[in-house]
Amino acid sequence: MLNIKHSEVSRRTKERDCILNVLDLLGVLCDQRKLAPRRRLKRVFPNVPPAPGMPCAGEDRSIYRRGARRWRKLYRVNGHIFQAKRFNRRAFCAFCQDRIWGLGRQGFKCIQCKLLVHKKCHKLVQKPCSNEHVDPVEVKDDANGESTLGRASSVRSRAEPEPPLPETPPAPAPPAPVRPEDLEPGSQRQYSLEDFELIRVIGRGSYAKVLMVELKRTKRVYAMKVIKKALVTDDEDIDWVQTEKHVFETASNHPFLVGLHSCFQTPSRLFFVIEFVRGGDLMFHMQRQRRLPEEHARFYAAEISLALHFLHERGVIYRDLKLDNVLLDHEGHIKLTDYGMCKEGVRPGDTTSTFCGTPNYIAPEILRGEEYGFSVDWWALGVLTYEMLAGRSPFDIAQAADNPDQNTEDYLFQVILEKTIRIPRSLSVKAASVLKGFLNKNPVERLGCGENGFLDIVNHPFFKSIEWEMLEQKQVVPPFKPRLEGERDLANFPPEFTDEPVHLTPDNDTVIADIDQSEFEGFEYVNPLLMSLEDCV
Ligand code: ISQ
Repeated sequence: MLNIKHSEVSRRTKERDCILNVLDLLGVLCDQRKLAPRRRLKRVFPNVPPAPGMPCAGEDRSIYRRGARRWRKLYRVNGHIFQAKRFNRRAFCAFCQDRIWGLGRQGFKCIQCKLLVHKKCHKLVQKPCSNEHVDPVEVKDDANGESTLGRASSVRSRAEPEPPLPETPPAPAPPAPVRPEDLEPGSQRQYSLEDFELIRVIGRGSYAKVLMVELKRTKRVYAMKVIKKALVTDDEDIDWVQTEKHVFETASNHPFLVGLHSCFQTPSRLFFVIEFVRGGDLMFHMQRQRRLPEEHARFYAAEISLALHFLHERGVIYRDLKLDNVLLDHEGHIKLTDYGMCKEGVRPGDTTSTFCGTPNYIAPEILRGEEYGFSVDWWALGVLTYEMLAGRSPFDIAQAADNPDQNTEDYLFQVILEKTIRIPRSLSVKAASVLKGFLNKNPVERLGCGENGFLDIVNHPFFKSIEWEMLEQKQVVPPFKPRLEGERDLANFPPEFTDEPVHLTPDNDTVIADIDQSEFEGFEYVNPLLMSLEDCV
């Protein structure tokens, strides 16, 4: 998913392909290694960089700053490393020679030699993998000749059953371009790339680039998230695009969630046109401030709580709360962005089990492979509030970034699971209490997860001064107003993005020929609410 992070762009781009061996993780859980003694404290936000775009002196490029991922399940048989795939084009099973078809992940593809087989046939494949040397990924066999790279998928099938196979294979069809004459009278206008002027790059993640754009007709400014279809290759990717769109639609009704203006596509790309939030993200501000006064952290934590509660009430677990995803508007109110990690359709008491998130923010119950619910968002809020108040991650181990043994996900997960969190003595009793409440490793006892749910947060002494109803109506003046000289000032966005040339590479016909356009049918969308606002211009 989209993870825009300042000085970590290239690393994050690579992360998409990075896979965690869940058996290694299990090894971590069983590992009784003692954590290294704490030496010098190393800050995650070591103040102002020497020049714009440069890393700060001693900037931590460590494990604590890795982006969000979903871990994928891989199956190893006879040297092959199979991954579940959806096939829309003609595909035949290399074992039984029959056609592979149907909805859902009907077949397996070896990520090394590209061999295709039915799911039901994969364990029977005798032909060894012809390409074992390629891209070594750590996968261990389990007793069934099956191994997982991510609990996520292994339990995902329990939590999210695949749709039944249809009688006939789905026929691939190119998306019908929407022409004005096809629209019902009175129906909304569709947008296209020509309607927008691309102004600047403001962010970049593994899958997407975010631009500041102007809608030519109204001269209004928007953020535009651009995703290359060629990168949205398997069904997990397609799932997140759909989830992101659904949650955007829900989010458009809340003051602390970024809303969607419209969606459209070209043969090579998907475009989300999003409300533009000018004040930059909390990571950007934390990198300049070291740590925040309690009053500021309280305000942000309270507004974030309202946004999370709104999503939870609508059955959505956000699952990717982190400083990078908390934007500040021009007045200093927060807005959460990036809904690609969300889980939809969760009713009270429901659980899910996908192993996903951003390592530093992943809740212990996810690491333990347990079923989980909304509790994981309150844990992440604990991590984020700690970061605001202490200026470092609660799991930051001195020297970890320099020590290869400690600068690993395994080590970080071990710390999250086992280490007692130390609260800086400089914090007030109430702040320490709220942090301990959110960072309870037992989700049942965690603040926000008891019988009273959100009310326990509202009534926590740390939030005593918050007037929740006023806050939700944006009637409370934010503690910090981002410095902005005009509507299009990009001073709060990292120069390594804003200095990038803003252009989209021309379409490549060979790449496009390989894209199954039927996957993206129905992506177009126009938010009627924002449209009517626009018409007021
Ligand atoms: C809206 N405004 C500014 C930055 C953004 C980044 C990602 C998504 C939406 C955004």
